[in-house]
Order: sequence, then C-alpha cells, then structure tokens
Amino acid sequence: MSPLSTYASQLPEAGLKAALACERTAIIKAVSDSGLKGRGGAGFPTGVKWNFAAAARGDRKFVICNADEGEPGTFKDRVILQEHADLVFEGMTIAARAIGAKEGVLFLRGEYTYLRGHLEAVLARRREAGLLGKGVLGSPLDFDIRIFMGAGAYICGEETALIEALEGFRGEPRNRPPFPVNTGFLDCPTVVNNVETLAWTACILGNGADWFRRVGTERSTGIKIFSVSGDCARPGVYEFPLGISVSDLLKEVGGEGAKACQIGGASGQCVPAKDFGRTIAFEDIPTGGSVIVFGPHRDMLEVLHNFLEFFVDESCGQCTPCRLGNAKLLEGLEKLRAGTCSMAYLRELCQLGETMQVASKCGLGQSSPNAFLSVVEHFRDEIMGRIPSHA
Ligand code: L3W
Ligand code: SF4
Repeated sequence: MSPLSTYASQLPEAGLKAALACERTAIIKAVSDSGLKGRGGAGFPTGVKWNFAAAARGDRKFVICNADEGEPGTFKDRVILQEHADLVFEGMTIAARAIGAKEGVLFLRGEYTYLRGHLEAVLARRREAGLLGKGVLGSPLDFDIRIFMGAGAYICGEETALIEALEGFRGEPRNRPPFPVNTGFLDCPTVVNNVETLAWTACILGNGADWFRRVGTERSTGIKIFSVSGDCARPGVYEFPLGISVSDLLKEVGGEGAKACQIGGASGQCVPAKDFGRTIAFEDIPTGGSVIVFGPHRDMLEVLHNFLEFFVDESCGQCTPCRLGNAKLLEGLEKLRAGTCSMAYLRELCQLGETMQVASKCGLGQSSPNAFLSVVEHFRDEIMGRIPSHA
C-alpha cells in the first residue's frame, strides 16, 4: 500500500489534531524540517511560504488549493481528490491554523466538474464532524472551505492568474513581486499550494518531519506522486521517492526501450535515452509529476507539434514573447516537418526559444520552448534529416 493511502486509512485527522495542539510556529517548523517542496512544479519550500504568509500583516488571510491541474500528461491531483479529499482539506485546515486564515478556496479545474459533488459531500461531512466551521474540533480556529470552478484555461494554474479569475477578472498573470503571500486574493496575504503539497502537510503533521525525510534526497525529500502515460505497459498514478532514476521509473511502469521521456509535462524537459541514468529531483530533473514515455517509433517532431499547438491555444496573450513566440515556433516546426526550414532559420528559432525563456512574463512562456529546445539538442538526426541541405 502507498504511503499516502497508509496515512489516510490508519491515522485519520492525526495531522490536524497535532496542529491544533501546538503553536503556529511549531507547525511551520515541522513543515520546514520535513523539507517539503511545492509539488505543482516549481518546488518552492512550503515551510518558507507558510512562514511568509504567517508573518504578513492583515486581518484577513486565505488558503487556496490549486486544483487547476491542466499540464498535458498530468492527472495525479485528480486521483488524490478522488481518493484522498479528506487529506487535502485537512492540509488546508492545518495551513489556515499556521498562517492565521479563516477562509479557504479549492480552485477546481473546469474539466473536473464531475468531482464537485464528491468534494462538496466531503466538505459537508467535515462540517458535520466539527472539522470545519466555527471552533474546529473545539479549538479557537474558525475555518471553512468553498469550491470555485475554473473555466478551462490552462493559465489559471499560474497562481496569480488563478487569483485574478477568483476575483472575477480574466485569468491573466500579475507581475511578481508582490507575491501572493503578501498581496494575494483581494490583496490579502494568501497561500496558494498544490493539491498534493497540502495532502503531504497533513501526513507530515501526523507522522513527523523525520517520517517524511526518510526517503528522497537531501534537497528533495519524501515521496512524489507521478502521472505516467504514453508508450509504457502500465500507465497510471504512482508514488516513488524523489531521487529515483528515470531508468528505474521506466522499469516500474514497463517503459523499457523508450527513446525519450518528457518529464514535467509539455513545459518540462525531453530527456533522451542516453540520460536515463539522471534522477528526478529538484536538483537534477524537476517535475510537477508528469512523465510521458516515447517509444522508439515516435516522431519527435509530431510530439512537438502537439505541445506547441497547445501553448499557442493556451497563451493568455498578455506579453509578446509568449503570444508571438509560440506561434512562430509552431510555424517554424511546420516548415521543418514540410522539409522547407533552412539551418539558418532553425538557429533563429532556437534563439527565439531562448529569448522566450528569459523575456516572458510568467512560467507558461518561460517554459513553453523547453521541449522544442531539448528535442533540437538531443534528436539532431531526426531534425537534420528534415533540413533540405542535410537530407
Ligand atoms: C514569496 C518569494 N513567495 C517564489 C512562491 C510563488 C509560488 C512558488 C513558486 O511556477 C512552474 C512552471 C509552470 N516570496 C517567492 C515566493 N515564491 N518566490 O513560490 O514560484 P516560482 O516563481 O518559482 O514558480 P511559478 O512561476 O509559480 C513555475 C508551473 O510551475 N505552473 C504551475 C502550475 C501548477 C498547477 C497546480 O498546482 N495545479 O497548475 C504554472 O505556471 O508550468 O513550470 O507560489 O509565489 N520571493
Ligand atoms: Fe500570458 Fe504567456 Fe505572457 Fe504568461 S508568458 S503572461 S501566459 S502571454
């Protein structure tokens, strides 16, 4: 049985009870000592984030659970919400106690509307059991959670676009700083954490920081939940310790013989077979948990085409490097596939991708050229065969 399932079935609400029994600083210390880093992709230390929000001035603070899981190939938060919703809400309640919030919002991906009934039922049961509402479990903590439905825009997974949408505006990223921990929802201090991150905080408070640290690496502690798809015998949702090598992960999922793996979704890195000895960890290959396996027969340019079409569609259009850059990369890729892209133009496309990485306003535009650049770097034979003078 998996660590998350073990915790969920054997120690119900142990994390919340521990959090209510100790000082707010002790909760933050436990999360910091565990080494937990954000499971949504960027890997920011959770304890540091909670500490910033706890220290921020303001009578009104918020805890937001980012359940706008939209990265292609990512579906682990959906399974966590289906199977461990209590753990996620428990984590939100612990975060509320740690930072001094009374209000929580679960921002649910529009495509997951079918989960809403289940989640509302869990919330109702928790209110009934005194786990939410006025005086949680007889303590001075008042805290409740509501569900807000996303409307199908991938960009709302970016925390400031999510907050804009929550306020009733177009989901467009804000400039940071200020960060949400100081100026978030309704300009109040706000913690935005991924579904999985919050579930782990409940486990950490229940079992202790050392329990979490016992697996993983020094800089990437604990278990990570992965969504595995593509050319493998056993796609699905898995729990592996951070620091696992790509080849060991592929063995577990029946993906031996793959020629590449896209780690971190469409905006992640395309890792070629020669690098399968590398590890999945924040200090090597970071990930929000998505692994897409590509077998030997895959045309990597077709894969890129798929990703770039997605980014052209999902760019919010606010800044030029991303709005035009993704469209130009897609156009260039179409030339490449048609055999009409020169070597000089390919170099320009790579320079464009590098410019997007540094000049785009948010994570979407900064990471959307990653797959293009890594495929050009690692699959030169497939690329050169499409360039007229090299064909
Ligand atoms: C206070 C500072 N807070 C950073 C916080 C920040 C955020 C977190 C990470 O995402 C990847 C990209 C996307 N004071 C802070 C601070 N923070 N410095 O730490 O921030 P950052 O800037 O490192 O990353 P990011 O731009 O938020 C970059 C992907 O994450 N992404 C995430 C989507 C997640 C979901 C989900 O969980 N359901 O959809 C969106 O852009 O792909 O690779 O909280 O505030 N000095
Ligand atoms: Fe919008 Fe893209 Fe700019 Fe982000 S990088 S603000 S998604 S246009």
